[in-house]
Amino acid sequence: MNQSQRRSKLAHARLYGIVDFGYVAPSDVIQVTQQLLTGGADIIQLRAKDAEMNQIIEAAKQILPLCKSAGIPFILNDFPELAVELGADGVHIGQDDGSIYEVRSSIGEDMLIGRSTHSLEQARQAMADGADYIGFGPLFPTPTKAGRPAIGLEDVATMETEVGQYVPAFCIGGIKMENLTEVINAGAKRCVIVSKLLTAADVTKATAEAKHALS
Ligand code: 3NM
Repeated sequence: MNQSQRRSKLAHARLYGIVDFGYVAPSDVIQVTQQLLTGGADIIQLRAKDAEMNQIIEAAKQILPLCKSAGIPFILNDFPELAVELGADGVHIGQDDGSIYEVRSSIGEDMLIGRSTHSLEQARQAMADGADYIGFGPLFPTPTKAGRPAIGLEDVATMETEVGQYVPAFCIGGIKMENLTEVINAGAKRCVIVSKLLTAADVTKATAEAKHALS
């Protein structure tokens, strides 16, 4: 995928799926990725906090061809240099993972950079710094990032008006089918859902339902 294809996919993305090692065993990576893709995830990230480097590389090499053949961007959480080496479409970085400028200098112009943001101010800053997309949350308490204070829904509409209409913004954190309508009514256009897709009895079906609600 070239730069303009990546940006176009991102611009149209509604549902962002994460293959998170907190929920997915290395032996299930292929199956779960395929389920997320079949269900309609518009972007896939590999998030492997505390994993061995060789496990991350192996999982990325399994996910990449599936995303390629589905025409869906593959984003690596952390490790910008590895993302380049593997041929990922982008890298996702948190607030403590250095400046977007530094990451951009190291990976070049073609790859996407996503930034986690946890307030309106951080969202504005990430846009000013040149992030290709942002995460915005956690909206609700989440088992996936336990202990993080939830920011609630009150800033979602302002964030969408000030940032999301220029830089795709994915609301994240504690989102599930039961609160998705509330999140959308608060102004969200795009979401990341992790645990509620990965732990669903039918991952494909849960993904398709979330995608439908966001479309
Ligand atoms: N980042 P779930 S919240 C990975 O706010 C992540 O930056 C967040 O998982 C942030 O859908 C989060 O299981 C966890 O709540 C999202």
